[in-house]
Amino acid sequence: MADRGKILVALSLVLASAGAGRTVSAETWAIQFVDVGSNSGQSTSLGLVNGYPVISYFGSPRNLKYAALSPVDKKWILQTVDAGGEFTSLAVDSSGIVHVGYLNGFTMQLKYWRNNQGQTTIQVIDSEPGQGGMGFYNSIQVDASGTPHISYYHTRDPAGGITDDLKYAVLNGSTWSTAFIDRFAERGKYNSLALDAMGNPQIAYFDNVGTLRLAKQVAGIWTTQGIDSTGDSGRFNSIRIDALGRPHISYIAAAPVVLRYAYFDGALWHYEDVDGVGAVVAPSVTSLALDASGNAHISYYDAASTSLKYASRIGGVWTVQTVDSVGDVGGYSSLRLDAQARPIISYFDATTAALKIAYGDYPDQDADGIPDVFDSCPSNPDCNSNGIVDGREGGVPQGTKQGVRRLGDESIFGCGSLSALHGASGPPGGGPPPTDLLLLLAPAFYLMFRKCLGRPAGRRPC
Ligand SMILES: [Ca+2]
Ligand SMILES: [Ca+2]
Ligand SMILES: [Ca+2]
Repeated sequence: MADRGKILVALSLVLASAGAGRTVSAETWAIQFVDVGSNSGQSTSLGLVNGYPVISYFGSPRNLKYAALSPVDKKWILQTVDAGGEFTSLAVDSSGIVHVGYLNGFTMQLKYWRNNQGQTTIQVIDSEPGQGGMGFYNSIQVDASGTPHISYYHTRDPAGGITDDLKYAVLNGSTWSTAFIDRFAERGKYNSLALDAMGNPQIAYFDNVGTLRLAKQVAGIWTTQGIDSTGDSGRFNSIRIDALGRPHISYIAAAPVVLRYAYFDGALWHYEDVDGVGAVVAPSVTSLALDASGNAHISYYDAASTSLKYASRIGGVWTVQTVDSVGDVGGYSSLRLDAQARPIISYFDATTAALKIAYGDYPDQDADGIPDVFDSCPSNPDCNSNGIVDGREGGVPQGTKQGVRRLGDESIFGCGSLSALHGASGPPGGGPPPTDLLLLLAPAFYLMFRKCLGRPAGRRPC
């Protein structure tokens, strides 16, 4: 008995130290396929709505697509939003409204999609017909009042000369105000925007001479400065501002090819090379997040090992992890930290041409890639008994029988969550058909009588 007691004490110590390690950086990853079989994910942007991930992304055939993990049935709902979407960025405001910027590569317009619990609108932010393109490498953020701000690259080719500039737009009421921020030629490709606590924007951007630059607006006045011109710097940048209003930026330097991190301490800029990444290629997107302590976390693509990597800087020390290395994975990644500072990353799987998501330190007891908290069958890896691990099956396109329009398949009496009912009938947010009788039993439950039972076969479902 005495020996057994010692073993238990020893085991407890090991578990305690392992637990302490997890608070520093993620150690385990649950990896789920979101959109499979549609060649989607070249450009992704991730957000969280009440802790549930949502992703805007580019998907074949040349569409802006949107995936949202439904809190109701824990299925990924996939939808096509608009044509184009070659470059997309997404931000979620404090009300849970989703704001998406994207390039429509057909019309070369920068556009904006707003999704408020299924009530959606699309606007053109900027357009210059016949001249060029708007929105390469756009980056959107929302301030505390719910106003979206976006940076983007403007290209044109007027009368034989090429002018490429950095632009910025902000929504004023119902119309967008646009402005040139840096009109020096060929500045602005690769750009990212962050807002400080006052809503002042700062934009990191690439200067084609191999320099990372920063533009900032204070009291309505824009100023710009060079930040790093060492080693052909500044591609695929991602910026965040900490609680003290100081910028932190991740980016790729090309000579040699490294992931670099720069931050301003209030007096000086500091630069740290984090990891070699092999080569600069189209998927080499970096994505930076800061935790509540101001520690930097970066997701990125390692072209040498064709893998998704994640680096965390705690107490000035970097920890680098390989998140996914099955095939050629990890391009176009987008990183967010959840309320517990756990990392979630969306990215492209080039080998299977799929959109994937990785959750750091989310328990996944059945190891199907779906974290317990998002798994409707947390102890069964093949809940639908089709021989395929559930986490590899991907989401459900909106409009199919398994998708959000499933009400048509229900029996005469239904019972469930009212929010599910409202999310279940098309158009999104439209609620139940008016012919049905709905009895509200409690705020979250209903009993429904389907009046249209017995319609002839082949008729439109209720
Ligand atoms: Ca699971
Ligand atoms: Ca499961
Ligand atoms: Ca299955």
